Amino acid sequence: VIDADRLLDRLAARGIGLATGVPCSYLTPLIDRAIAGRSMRYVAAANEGEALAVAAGAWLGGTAGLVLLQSSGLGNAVNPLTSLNDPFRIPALLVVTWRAEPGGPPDEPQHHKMGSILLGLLEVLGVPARILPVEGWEAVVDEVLDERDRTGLPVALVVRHETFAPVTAERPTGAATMSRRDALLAIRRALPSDGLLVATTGFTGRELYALGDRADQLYVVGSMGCASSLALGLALTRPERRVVCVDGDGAVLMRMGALATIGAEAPRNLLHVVLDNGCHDSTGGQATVTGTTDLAAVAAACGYASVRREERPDALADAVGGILRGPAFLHVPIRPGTAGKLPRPVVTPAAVARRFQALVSA
Ligand SMILES: Cc1ncc(C[n+]2csc(CCOP(=O)(O)OP(=O)(O)O)c2C)c(N)n1
Repeated sequence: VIDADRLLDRLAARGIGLATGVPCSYLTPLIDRAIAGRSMRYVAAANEGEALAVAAGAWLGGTAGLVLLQSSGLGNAVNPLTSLNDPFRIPALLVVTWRAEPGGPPDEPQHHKMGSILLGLLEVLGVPARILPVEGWEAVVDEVLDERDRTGLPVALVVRHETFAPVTAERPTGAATMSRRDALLAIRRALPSDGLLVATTGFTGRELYALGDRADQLYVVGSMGCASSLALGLALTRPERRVVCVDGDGAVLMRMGALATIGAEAPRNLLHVVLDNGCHDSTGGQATVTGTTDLAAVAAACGYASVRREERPDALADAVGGILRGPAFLHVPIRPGTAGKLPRPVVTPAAVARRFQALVSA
């Protein structure tokens, strides 16, 4: 396995002064050491496209950029790669993980498509890519950076499972006491009998599933940040049903524009609950920027009809079961961590979607 500090030091020696990105559990040691800031500054981006642009700005400012992302996030990065880096001819080093590598360890369904097309997509995009080997990685890193310097364009290192040696990292512990599990239990308890629950990617959907699988629960695995928009489309189509979206702070930040759309469409039957643990808990606990962002104020400014902060499970249940005028926003500070090791749903996303649709139309 690779020592993250040694890799970062080597990149810094090749002129990289700024790292940015969105976490993937495969990259936890590398991101933790980048955050520690020994060899370069780290910017916690809201989405991978933004990260490409931050790195481009750093290059204009005189230092090369490093973008850390999951294979799923390459989807978010396609637009700046084609319409920013390409026309302006701005280089970057992408370190992209390979979830669901064909022949690799079993992975979740939301990674299968990108896992099978990752190398082909990079090729179509014209981004030269090399797999980062555990043995002899130094030479591969140098080759990729030589290519970057030759073309002046983005290049990529593809990271497989268990490439980096684990590191220990300080995690800030917030003041919140409620757990995600307690919040989900309160929401389930208070959900009206005709209510529909839409849960965001990562631990939230998995922890909800662990509490008991139900046809009125949709686990939005993948498409990080899209759960509230899906809930909007559902709420607009089914105005007679109460739709509750359970979101994460990292997911909300990734597509914060969705709040403006929800505020403008103003569905009275939509309740948007954000479980804010201040971090990307599902990928190792790296901090998000909600320490400096007041999500409740953002929702209010976007036109949500009711906005509240709830810090206790009972109050949360009252708010979910009560008659808040929608679109309503509940900001719920929670502490990081899960109740034990979470199962991954055995029911497929396609089956979940169909039984959910059948229930809604019944
Ligand atoms: C586009 C994209 N980038 C990165 C990921 C990897 N990822 C999965 S869950 C997650 C963290 C989500 O954070 P948050 O919404 O705060 O929920 P928490 O994990 O804290 O429950 C990340 C970064 C992803 N699934 N999709």
